[in-house]
Amino acid sequence: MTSALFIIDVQNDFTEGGALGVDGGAAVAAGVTEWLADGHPYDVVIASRDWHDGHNDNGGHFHPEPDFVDSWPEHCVSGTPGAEYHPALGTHLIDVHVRKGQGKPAYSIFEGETDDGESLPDTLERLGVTDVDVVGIATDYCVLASALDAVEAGKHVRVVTDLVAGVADESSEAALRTLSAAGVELITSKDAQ
Ligand code: VGL
Repeated sequence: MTSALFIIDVQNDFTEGGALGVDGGAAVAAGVTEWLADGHPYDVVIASRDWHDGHNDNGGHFHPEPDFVDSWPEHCVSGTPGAEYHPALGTHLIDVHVRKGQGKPAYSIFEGETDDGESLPDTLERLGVTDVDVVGIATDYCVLASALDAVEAGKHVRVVTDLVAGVADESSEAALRTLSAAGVELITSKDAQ
């Protein structure tokens, strides 16, 4: 077994005060850092960042009148403070950095590339990752899409439900139901070994 932790989009723009701030986002940043420091060893810790272009609408992902489902206010523009990891996230804990969404919407980490230009699926293949735990933001969008793609890729997948934060309550609850129905285990950080 080779285990990976996915830390999805724990970025300033997705936390309180950010362009698309999600309630509980900063707590996820601090919580993940504390939990990992407590000793939850993964073979590899992989973190994603939404990394959009600043000079176009990223395939309709940015919209001046967003519906907050398929279109959004400008967020996570490459090279801006909003696109950086939240300062409470201990970046020394991250082994592989993935960026996604250059010029297009990209909810899933599977659409991303590492800093070395390798696709995430190729990285998982190379490392022989079999088991994936997922934490981060947002439960109802990028966490959902990333965990479903991990199932699709044949991994054993768990979502750590006290280390995620969502855009809206209803869609976050629906996301957890969808994940559970797809075979994802819903655990808490206390259950994770
Ligand atoms: C996300 C909305 C728009 C996410 C990204 O990280 O879940 N949500 N873009």
